[in-house]
Amino acid sequence: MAARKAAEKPNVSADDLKQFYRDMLLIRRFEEKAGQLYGMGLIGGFCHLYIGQEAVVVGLESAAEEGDKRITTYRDHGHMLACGMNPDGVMAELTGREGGYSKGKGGSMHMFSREKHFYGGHGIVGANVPLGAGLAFADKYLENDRVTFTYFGDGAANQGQVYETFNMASLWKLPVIFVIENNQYAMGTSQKRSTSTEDIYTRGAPFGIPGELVDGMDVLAVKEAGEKAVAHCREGKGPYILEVKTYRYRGHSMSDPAKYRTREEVQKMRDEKDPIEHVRDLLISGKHASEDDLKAIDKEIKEIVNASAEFAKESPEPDPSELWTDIYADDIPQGAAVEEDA
Ligand SMILES: Cc1ncc(C[n+]2csc(CCOP(=O)(O)OP(=O)(O)O)c2C)c(N)n1
Ligand SMILES: [Mg+2]
Repeated sequence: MAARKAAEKPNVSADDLKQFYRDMLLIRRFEEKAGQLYGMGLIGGFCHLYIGQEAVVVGLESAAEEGDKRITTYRDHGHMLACGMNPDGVMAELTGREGGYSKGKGGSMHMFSREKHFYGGHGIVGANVPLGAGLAFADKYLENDRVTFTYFGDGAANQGQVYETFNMASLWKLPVIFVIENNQYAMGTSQKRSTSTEDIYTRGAPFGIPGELVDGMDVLAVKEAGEKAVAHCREGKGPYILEVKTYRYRGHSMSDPAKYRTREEVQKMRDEKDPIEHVRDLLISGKHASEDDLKAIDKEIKEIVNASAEFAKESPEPDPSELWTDIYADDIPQGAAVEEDA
C-alpha cells in the first residue's frame, strides 16, 4: 500500500477534516447497525458492507459538484450516504419496508435517487461500468460539464465489458471517472490469484486513458486524486482511471466464511491503516478538535443511525399490490431528462 503522503500536510481546512470524520463515521456506524439488523433476521437477502473502505467514497464525493453522477456495485450503502441520501430511507430499504428508497422492493443492492444523481446499486459484477459511461454520454450529448463517478471492484476489472467501455469512453471523450475500488479480494479470491498485473490503473493505457494509483485509506489523498480526475473530465479531455487501494474489514457479504485470509492480516490493517483513526489523529494532533468535540460527533452519528433503525423497524411492509407497480416507465424518460437537465 502506498505511503500516506498527504497525511503530513492536510490540504483541507479544519472544518473539512471534521466533515470527513463525520461522513466516514456515519458510514461505519450505519454499516455496523445494518450488520446487527441482519443478524436479528430483519434484513433478508444479500448485504455487502463497506466497513474499511469509507475514505474512498467520502474523498471522492468531496471532489464532486452538484449535478455530478455516481453509479456503483452491490457494496453501495456508503455511496448512498456519502452523496446525501437519507439514512432512514436506506435502512428501511435494507429491511424491505415501504419507507425505503425502492418502497421495500429493491433491498440492499437496488436503490436509486434521481435527486442525488445516484444511479444504483447493481448486482451483476461489471455491468454498471457501461451504464456509467452511458450516463456520461448523456451529459456530453447535453453539452453540460457534469462528471460521472463509475465505481467497480478489482474483480470486476477483469471483465470484458470494462474494456469495451474503456474503448468507447476514450473514443468519444466521455466525462467519466472509472474508480476501481481495489479492496484486494473478489469475493474470496485475492488479486494475486486472479489478476495478471499488479497495477490495474495502467490498463487504460492501450486506450489512451490516464490512470493513477491512490491510497484509499487516506481520505486526503483520495480527495486530491479525485479533484485532478474531475478537472481532467470537466476540461473535456475524456475519461480517467483511479485505482484506489483499500481494504474491507468484514466478509464479502454477510455469508462469508473468510477462509482466504488470516485474522492477523485484517487486524493489522485495522491497527495501522484505519481511515477514520487517521483523520481522528490529524484532528487531535493538529489541535483542530478536542476529545470532547469528537465525542459529540460520535454521539450525533449514533443518534442518526439509531433513528434510521427505528424508522426501518416501524415502517410497514409494502402492500402486495406494489408487486404490480414500477415495472414499466409511465412517461418517456429521455424526453423528461432532457427537459430537466437543459
Ligand atoms: C457477472 C457476475 N459474476 C459473478 C457474480 C458473483 N459475484 C458477486 S460479487 C463478486 C466478486 C467481485 O469482486 P470485486 O469486483 O473485487 O468487488 P468487491 O466485492 O470486492 O467490492 C462475484 C464474483 C456476479 N454478481 N456477477
Ligand atoms: Mg474487490
